[in-house]
Amino acid sequence: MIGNWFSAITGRHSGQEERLPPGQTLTTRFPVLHAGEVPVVKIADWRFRIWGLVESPFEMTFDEFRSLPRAEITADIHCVTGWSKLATSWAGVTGAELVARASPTAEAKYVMVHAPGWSTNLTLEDLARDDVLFAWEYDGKPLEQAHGWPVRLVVPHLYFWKSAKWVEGVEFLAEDRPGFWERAGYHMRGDPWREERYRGQ
Ligand SMILES: Nc1nc2c(c(=O)[nH]1)N[C@H]1C(S)=C(S)[C@@H](COP(=O)(O)O)O[C@H]1N2
Ligand SMILES: [Mo]
Repeated sequence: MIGNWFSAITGRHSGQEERLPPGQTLTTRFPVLHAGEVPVVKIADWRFRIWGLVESPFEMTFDEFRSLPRAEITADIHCVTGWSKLATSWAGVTGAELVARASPTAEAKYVMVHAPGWSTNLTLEDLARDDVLFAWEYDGKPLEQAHGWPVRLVVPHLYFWKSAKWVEGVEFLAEDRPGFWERAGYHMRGDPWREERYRGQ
């Protein structure tokens, strides 16, 4: 209703344009994008690991991971290739909760998120948020393998390449280091509202 009222006075439609960062186009599909093959994950062998500059390094099985406090988010996602998808819903454990459990040391300012043959870097601040999720459900169902099962990161406020699929662990660091796409020239942070697509911008 607010959308109708808004479009009546502005001539725009349901506020969607306001939710679309510059240079992005809406999609209702859910494209699958990644480098390399979908990894084959044996859930009995899968572990989630926290290491680096933390007081409490740990590793967890999938059952242990799923027993962490469950949170849900609904968020718009923006891929650097140009598609955006509105109101995607996810369930998992928040970045804030996970960082609190890891208890980073005073020197820790960045993280590297690790997946098989792939990684991406984030500031600790961008990870430790209540709207960032290590998700095991999408749209009320277990994640599909191609979308990152068993656990993927969802960082809605940055371009979707930061949302690592098949996450195996998080390494806490004092200095920022480029991950897989960042080494290939993508931006170190990737804010879609500032169009931080490539490095050296
Ligand atoms: N492990 C891993 N995670 C990844 C990638 C990847 O290549 N490997 N690609 C990223 C990119 S570029 C995007 S746009 C999203 C795509 O997620 P989707 O396939 O669920 O749409 O995953 C991100 N996470
Ligand atoms: Mo992407």
